Amino acid sequence: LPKPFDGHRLIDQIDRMLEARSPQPARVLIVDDSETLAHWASNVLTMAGMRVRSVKNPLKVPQLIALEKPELILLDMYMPECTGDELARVLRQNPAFDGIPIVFLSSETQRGRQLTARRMGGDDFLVKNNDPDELIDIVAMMVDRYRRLRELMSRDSLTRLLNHTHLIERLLQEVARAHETIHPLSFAMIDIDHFKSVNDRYGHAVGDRVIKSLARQLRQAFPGADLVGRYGGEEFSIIFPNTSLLRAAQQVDELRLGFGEFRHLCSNGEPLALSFSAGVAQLGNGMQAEQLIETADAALYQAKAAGRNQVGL
Ligand code: GH3
Ligand code: MG
Ligand code: MG
Ligand code: MG
Repeated sequence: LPKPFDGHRLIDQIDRMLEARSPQPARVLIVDDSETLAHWASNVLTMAGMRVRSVKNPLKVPQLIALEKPELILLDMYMPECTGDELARVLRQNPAFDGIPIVFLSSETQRGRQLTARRMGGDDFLVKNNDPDELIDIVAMMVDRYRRLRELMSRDSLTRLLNHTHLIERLLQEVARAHETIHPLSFAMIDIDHFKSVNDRYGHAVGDRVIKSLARQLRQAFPGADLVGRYGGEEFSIIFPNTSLLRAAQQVDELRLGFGEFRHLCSNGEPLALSFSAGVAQLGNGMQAEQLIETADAALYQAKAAGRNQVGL
């Protein structure tokens, strides 16, 4: 007998395939006063498909981290401006740099000095030996671990979207940037209509499926940029950098139409049609992130009050 068609399983399979897409190249920052050595390490890692940036002066590192967002720092021990362990200690004291793997690459073979460097915040200590494979292995492994950790910390486990904390963090960044650049910034709050009755009628598992499927549609509409988050329960948010209120509302309305056309698979096999309401707001002069959220929330409330399945401004 042929197996019955299992829609949920197929959807999960597709999700897994999409998540396994080829990863971004690792971003590595090399800090070394010796041009020859920096060049060697840079070549090795670049050939291994990584994106490498080198700097001679360790004092430029904090600024470069903010700019390039490296996923690993390869750090020399002895440089004229300051030593590698001094720099590591400074980086570890600043929460903004928290958790970036620091790997020392030095000719220092004295065990005591190596231990000090690790105590100051180094995650590993490689002795310069011109072995490209060792360097590639360690760097790739540490970047991978760092990515997993960040993923775990910043994402909501059900939807893989940004979690509340990281959504707000991202919004704060974008608000600051918008005020600096005088570009418009819009923000949307989305809330599924009568979601409680989905849970009540079909069970929590189907409710979870609906949340996941809306998350999937949001991710597809805004790939890569990490601007979509799960605000809470069945509520989602989208950050729209460089987008006016009307354009953002238009995009949310397209999502609303798409979501409304979707037929969710239910426990009883019947297709279920749902809708969401949304509120969109644009950042005003001198407005803070908190007010932007409040304004979008008020617009969402209006959309609900006006009958749901619509986008409020
Ligand atoms: P409204 O149209 O006014 O938004 O009605 P609603 O029923 O969607 O609103 P309400 O906020 O009262 O209900 C939200 C429900 O979402 C309540 C809660 O049980 C459910 N919920 C929150 N998080 C989850 C989740 O992760 N999974 C499931 N299945 N349900 C959740
Ligand atoms: Mg040196
Ligand atoms: Mg709600
Ligand atoms: Mg709701």
